[in-house]
Amino acid sequence: ALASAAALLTACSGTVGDSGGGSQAGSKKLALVPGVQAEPFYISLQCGAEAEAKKLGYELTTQAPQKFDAPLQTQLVNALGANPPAALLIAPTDDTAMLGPIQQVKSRGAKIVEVDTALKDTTVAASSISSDNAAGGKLAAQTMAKLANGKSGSVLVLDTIAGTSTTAARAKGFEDELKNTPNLKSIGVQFTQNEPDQAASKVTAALAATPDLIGVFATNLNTGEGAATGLRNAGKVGAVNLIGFDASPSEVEGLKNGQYQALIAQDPASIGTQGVQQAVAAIEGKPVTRNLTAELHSITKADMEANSQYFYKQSC
Ligand code: T6T
Repeated sequence: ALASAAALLTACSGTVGDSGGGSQAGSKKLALVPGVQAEPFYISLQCGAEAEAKKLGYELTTQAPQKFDAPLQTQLVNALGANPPAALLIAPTDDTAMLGPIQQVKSRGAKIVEVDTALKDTTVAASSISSDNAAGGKLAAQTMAKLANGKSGSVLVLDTIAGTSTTAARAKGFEDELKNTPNLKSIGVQFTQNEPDQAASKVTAALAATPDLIGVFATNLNTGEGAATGLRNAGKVGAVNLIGFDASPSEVEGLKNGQYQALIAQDPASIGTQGVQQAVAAIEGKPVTRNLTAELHSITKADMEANSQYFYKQSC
């Protein structure tokens, strides 16, 4: 059985004094802007957020961009500015480009809570809730070492889009930890633009250029799905170990049928639940915790039944 990394981290706490007008006093409106629409990670996050908002007597509306894309997400955030919610829960699609639009909503009186991804500028959000993504990357590297079982070879890391705080931390956590396994050598991090097709072709190219390729670490759902396609097309399923991040229905199916050797599952519903709790605390002038994390679990085929509660949902 593989280790499961669980961490609940409290960096600092204190009430947050945002300034600015626009959001109406006593407003019970929360807005959630995920990274992308119709995607099991963010759907599960939204389910957790909706349930908690209902429990606390708040109204949560969700609007997600069609793609994980900063200009598309900016349009949605800008549209909130005219009638700002009491709090905006957001997964910034770019750690820098989303700063201006988010700051704009904050200046109109909305409390800002980051869910999943975060801005580089840590002064904007009242609270940030995410997985411990660096720890997730480390866990993936330890799992990769276990799977290699002493065999030597090269490993490819697939990231999504530059500026995505979560996947960048996973890739770095993985690469840092892999240095402790001398028989495994990283051939570097490649970006896929969060497109499965690009992930598939990066794997195809890596297999051609690196005959001793022994493993692929895919830092999220889309890169994992594309990497699985790349390995399948080359007849390398099982011969090259694939570790994915997330636990979408198609990734779980892939784990079951041997296309993935392990998945690092997040707990998106808990990120949504905690996000709403922090947003409401900020609105009501109660103590807010600046940084919170949700649990991660490394799951293999052998223990997938016991871990089925971590599989993501397609609807609430
Ligand atoms: O892995 C999640 C999320 O944590 C990441 O920030 C972006 O990709 C996902 O939504 C999965 O597609």
